[in-house]
Amino acid sequence: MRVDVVSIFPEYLAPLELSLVGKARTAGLLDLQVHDLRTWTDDRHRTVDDTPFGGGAGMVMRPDVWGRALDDVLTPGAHLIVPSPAGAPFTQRTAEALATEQHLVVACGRYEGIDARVAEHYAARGRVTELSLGDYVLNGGEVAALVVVEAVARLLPGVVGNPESLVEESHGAAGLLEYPVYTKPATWQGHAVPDVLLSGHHARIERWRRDEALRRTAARRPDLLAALDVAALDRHDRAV
Ligand code: 6GU
Repeated sequence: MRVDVVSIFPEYLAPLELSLVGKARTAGLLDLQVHDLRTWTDDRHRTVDDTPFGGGAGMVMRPDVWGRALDDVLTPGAHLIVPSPAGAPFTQRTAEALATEQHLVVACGRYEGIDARVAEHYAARGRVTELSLGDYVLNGGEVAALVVVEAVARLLPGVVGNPESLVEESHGAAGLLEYPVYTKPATWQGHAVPDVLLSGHHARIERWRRDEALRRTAARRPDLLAALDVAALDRHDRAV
């Protein structure tokens, strides 16, 4: 997969050199390039923003600068991602869909955002998705670009060593949060690991993990539980 990120703070994307995403890049599974938007400015001050039409606080990113950048970076069939607090929620389902793409371009806005004609213009020529991380306000799209690239990269074939670890985790197919996990020592600071996990009884362990996932989801994310297909719950689940 190819990913291009355009930002006025390219250094903000430095963590994408590290860890699993960094390894995916060196392994040739992910071709990631970060670009400085100011490369496409045409004045001595390398201006990327201007005051909003209609008045109001803050500055808006200029469509002409973004247009030159995106005309250079987009390829036919590329999917343009525009992080925005006004976007559609970014979820594991979104990450799964994006992981099937050949080319993603992430356009990181700052200030009050990018002139709305940019998304409109490219949506008429290809695919554009405005995505939000959640219901809070960040200073720009860079953190969202980090989140989207990491969430998508780990779904690419060969990136996560054991594909089994993608199956049971939170927000997986079961639609539940993940059960709690433990390792050695069996007792720490007076807290014992639940007995069932030391029992070696595989069926009981499975049942206990399912119950804990249900309990956690009910306590922390009742919205996820409400969205579950009732047919996906067994009789024991419904009793939990
Ligand atoms: Cl994607 N961008 C900004 N600026 N703020 C956000 C966000 C994105 N998602 C949540 N808040």
